[in-house]
Amino acid sequence: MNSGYFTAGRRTGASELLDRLEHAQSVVVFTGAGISAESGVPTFRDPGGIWERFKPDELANVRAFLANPVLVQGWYAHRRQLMERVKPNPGHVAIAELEQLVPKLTVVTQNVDGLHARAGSSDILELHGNIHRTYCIDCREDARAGHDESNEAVRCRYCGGLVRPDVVWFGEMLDPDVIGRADEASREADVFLSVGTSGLVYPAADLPLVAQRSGAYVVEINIAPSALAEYLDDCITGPAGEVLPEVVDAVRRASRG
Ligand code: BJW
Repeated sequence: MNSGYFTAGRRTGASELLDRLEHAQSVVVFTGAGISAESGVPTFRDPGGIWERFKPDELANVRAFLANPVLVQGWYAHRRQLMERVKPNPGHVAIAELEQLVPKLTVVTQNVDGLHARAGSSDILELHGNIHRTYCIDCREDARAGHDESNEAVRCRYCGGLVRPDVVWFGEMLDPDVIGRADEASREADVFLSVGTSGLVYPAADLPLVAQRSGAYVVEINIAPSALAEYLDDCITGPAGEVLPEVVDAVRRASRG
């Protein structure tokens, strides 16, 4: 059923986006925690989000990890278990379907949950890593020893070093190859969709504006305007799991003539 988020209100915006998508050679879909909210993964900064209950200073940086590895490993083990239980939602699926309708589509995600791959997207750049991977801070091996119930930190089975999630914490560099490819895809994009992100965390938050300066048509899809909204070409206000299937249905109908 079509709930009309895409076509309601800014009708010129809807037909402009449709026209741009029909003629696009290269599309980037840039996602944040909001795309996975309808799967049941909590966002960070919304009411009830992760940072309301946990302080980033205490959990999402290397100092916190070294000071209390059991606490941080336990928090990530808990979130990993949640993310293993949830499923991609219609928003993730619509992005994977859009990949079949345009010549090139790159998903640039800030999320660590792996849901885009599970939905079937093939070209995915994970800017902030992936919670399902771990590595040893000393020998860099993927050396998870398993999570036991004792109150001991999880250590590398090869060298005994502390095992951490393969995610990017505050103050850490993003993988230069991944952010480099995201920057390149953003510069090449004809259409750039910024979906479910507050646009507050850098350098990821630069990408929509990099794309726009390079000529892309940049549209936000969010339940509420983000920090970036006023600078973008258009904003569609609604849940990603409903807006994206509407957009993709419209592109599919248009491509059939
Ligand atoms: C929906 C919805 C629905 C809800 N449908 N929408 C320049 C200026 C200022 C600061 C900096 C700067 N450059 C670097 C910094 C420092 C820092 C930073 O950006 N700080 C800001 C917070 C001020 N950045 C860094 O430290 C980065 N590293 C770096 O820059 O290295 C170079 C350097 C090193 C040393 C010194 C200086 C520079 C690394 C950032 C790493 C971010 N890591 C996290 C945790 C990942 C691991 C984990 O999951 O535990 O990544 S933090 C967290 O925020 C996570 C997210 O990927 C990221 C972005 O959040 P996101 O996705 O936008 O989520 P929310 O919750 O904020 O928003 C959800 C949105 O969805 C909302 O808008 C809702 O409305 C919407 N929504 N339901 C549609 N159904």
